Amino acid sequence: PSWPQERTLVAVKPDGVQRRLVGTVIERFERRGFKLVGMKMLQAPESILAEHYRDLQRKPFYPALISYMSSGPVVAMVWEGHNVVRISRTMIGHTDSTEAAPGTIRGDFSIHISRNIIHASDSVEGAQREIQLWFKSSELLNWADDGHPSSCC
Ligand code: DGI
Repeated sequence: PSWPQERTLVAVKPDGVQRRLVGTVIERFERRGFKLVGMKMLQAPESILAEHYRDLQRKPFYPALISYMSSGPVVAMVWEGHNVVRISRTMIGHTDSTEAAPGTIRGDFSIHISRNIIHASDSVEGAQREIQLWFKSSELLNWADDGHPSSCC
């Protein structure tokens, strides 16, 4: 497209990876219509997690949060598309699984705030900060939709 597209950071957290939900998450974002422009599996280093959750450093649950996020690999992704930040937040559901509506990722797969499967940036500015934190610019790919049925023949 000729217009600049919004991007967001989505991460399947260690519990989501352990529960084999990576494919489900990717499928939901693809089916909604978003475009995957970056993806990697990694054991998140504490330096990234500390910066990622810097606003929560004084919360009582912060040490447990960092330990949970370090407990296994995460799958970090960058998704692109119209209003992707706000729509992704709607798709993942409320932070607290108790409040997460059925049909949302957390509402369908999680019962506790401390094991809530997935992260998605909560603002456009936050998304820019988080994408730069988790990805080098060379790891983000601009690719044409030529192979999509709607762009061919
Ligand atoms: O952007 P979110 O992940 O929806 O929410 P957030 O940025 O406010 O919090 C980041 C993560 O920290 C959240 O996904 C789970 C954890 N967290 C937030 N509030 C609580 C919490 N964990 C516990 N145990 N208790 C909380 O009150």
